[in-house]
Amino acid sequence: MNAVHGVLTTRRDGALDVERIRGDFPVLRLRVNGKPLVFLDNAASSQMPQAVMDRWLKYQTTQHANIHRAVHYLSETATAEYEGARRKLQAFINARDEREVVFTSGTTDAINLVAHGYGRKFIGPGDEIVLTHLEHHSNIVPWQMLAQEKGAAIRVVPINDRGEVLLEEYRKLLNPHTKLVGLTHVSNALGTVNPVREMIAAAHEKGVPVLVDGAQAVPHMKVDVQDLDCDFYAFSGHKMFGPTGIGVLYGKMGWLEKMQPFKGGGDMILSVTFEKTTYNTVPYKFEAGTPPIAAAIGLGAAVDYVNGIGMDRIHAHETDLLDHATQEVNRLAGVRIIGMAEKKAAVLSFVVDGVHPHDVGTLLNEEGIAVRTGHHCAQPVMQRFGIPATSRASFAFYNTMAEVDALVAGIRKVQKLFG
Ligand code: 7TS
Repeated sequence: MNAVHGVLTTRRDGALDVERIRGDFPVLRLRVNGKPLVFLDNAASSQMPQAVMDRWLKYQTTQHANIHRAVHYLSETATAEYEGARRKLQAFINARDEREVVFTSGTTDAINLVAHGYGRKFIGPGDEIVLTHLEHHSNIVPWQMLAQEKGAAIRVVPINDRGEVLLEEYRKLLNPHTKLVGLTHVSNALGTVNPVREMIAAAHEKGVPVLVDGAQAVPHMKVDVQDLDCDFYAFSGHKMFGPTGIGVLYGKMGWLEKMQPFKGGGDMILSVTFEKTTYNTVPYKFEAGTPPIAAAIGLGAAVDYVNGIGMDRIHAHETDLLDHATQEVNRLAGVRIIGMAEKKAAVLSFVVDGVHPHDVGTLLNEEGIAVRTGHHCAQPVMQRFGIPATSRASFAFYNTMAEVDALVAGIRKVQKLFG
């Protein structure tokens, strides 16, 4: 494949058997409006393979009880499975210690945990939080709420017309008042892959911790938190072929130990009197109440599934898909791709001249094609490009070249209908 983006150097060491893989995903056999479903909304939520659902059901039928509480067989089994899932996630992101993996309900919950646990303790009046212009609302709003409460300020790293952060501007924003950098690994609206390793190193030179929003990275590329050296890394299960209601906050042990709990309740304590509570150790200090046990175990199964395919092969296949989609959509007169970063992952955002993205989405749906239309919970990105919304196709390893062709044919049909 020719290089259209900078990510295209990876070569396949054996082609992905996409048809076989698709057999693992029952939903992909669906017909929508009389056409085979073409599911290109994976950035919003990906589909689950049968193995994840089977694992979830096995837990529900033969292993369910509350965890960390009782000595009976089911409780001990459930605890072992839940903690086993934590170790799978630890290996998946190469965390040094399993205790650095905190189960949350998703990326949003994980970021809010850092905003409360770290932010409310360590950020004060006059302090600054640096975010990029590419952030999803969930990595903006919690920081704004904190900044308002504490009298701190948000500083924004600008992006260029291709949708890439301006590194020199970023470096200039780091100063002795900076208390946190929050940046997305991959932009959900444009697909830009940020140079996170370099940005983390620059922040660390100034002693500033970094939170990476990895929601759109973990389904598409190998993530190694020790190699990145990030202080926090957040992601969601439902975007990486696992269930909804579960996600992960990775945090360096040193920070997690210093942070205050986010939610209070059962399981996060060592002792309670009406005068005083002492908190449990990391990670339990951050997992108050009964967690989504089945979802955590399901996410562990999703890790197994993805590992079974191999992240290198996933990356190579998705690169081919994005490459092909970019070339074909670029060929369509009157269609503009938004976001042409050198390094991109799995996302193609576009606008069709004279057609509102909502109409594009509605007409594509008539062809059985699922894309997301709107601002993608990244309104500042839309503002930067002076548009209210885009249509967005986002790919997963189970998508095919034929599906990309169906998308392109669908866009042609939309253009024809609108004259
Ligand atoms: N961060 C990024 C980069 C995201 O893409 C999303 C969800 C979130 C955080 C929030 O994840 P949650 O699981 O806590 O909701 N992004 C999208 C999207 O692109 N379309 O729908 C949801």
